[in-house]
Amino acid sequence: MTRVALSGAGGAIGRVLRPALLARGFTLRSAGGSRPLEALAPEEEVMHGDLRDPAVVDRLLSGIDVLVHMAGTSVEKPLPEIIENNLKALYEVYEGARRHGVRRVVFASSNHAIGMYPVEEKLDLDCEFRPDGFYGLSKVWGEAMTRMYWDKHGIEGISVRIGTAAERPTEFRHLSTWLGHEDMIELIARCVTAPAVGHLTVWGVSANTRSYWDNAGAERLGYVPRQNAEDHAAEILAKPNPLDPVARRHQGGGFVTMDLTPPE
Ligand code: 15L
Repeated sequence: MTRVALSGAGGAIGRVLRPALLARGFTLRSAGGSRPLEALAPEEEVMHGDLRDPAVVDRLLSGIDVLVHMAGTSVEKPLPEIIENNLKALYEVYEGARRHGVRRVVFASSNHAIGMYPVEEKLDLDCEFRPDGFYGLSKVWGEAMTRMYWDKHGIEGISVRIGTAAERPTEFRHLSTWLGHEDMIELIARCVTAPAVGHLTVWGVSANTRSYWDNAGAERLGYVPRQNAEDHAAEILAKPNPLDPVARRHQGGGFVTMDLTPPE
């Protein structure tokens, strides 16, 4: 049985994954950040702590085969916070993965690593990075880490470039970026169980008619999305688009117009 650790277990995605992965028969060690978690089943072990601390990482990864790393700052923030939570913590996690012989890391990357592309462009998996802020930049760092630790240390790495993970799409941009919960659970489960993937990047997106992203090249994962934001199009198109004109033109949406550089 594959022993799976889930970081960021108390976050928006972690909260959906925990019961779903347990229901699929995985044994989980779930880690929250500052707040304790309560185990949902006998097959779940829970813990919490700051992943910048190697001792916390040791507790998370001892005896683990696959880490699903969902922890970190998940929105645009000033650079110092991003450096601590997304760069430094990921480094500690990867060094812990080396210490404990973790076989694979599934890394929660984001569409904000490519958010500056115009919405008219359909992107392949090997497109150039075009981050739309410090958060997007941290995902470039994370994707490069999955590459480096595979090439140099043989830890398998899957970067999941997540679009908009949500129960249902609620605005115009989501018609392209939505990752429905059922698809997300299926995708992450595949990331855990797929045999010998080596290094791989995959778009975390549903089968949206208007998707910005093409998953050709990630077939070996066996992920076949079944949800399509277009099923909600009538409802969405009846409402105003909340994005301003610049945000509307870019795949990263509202992140594109945020500027958290401190004033001089
Ligand atoms: C993300 O990466 C964020 O974590 C989430 O809050 C959303 O903004 C999502 O991307 C998105 O682009 O919709």
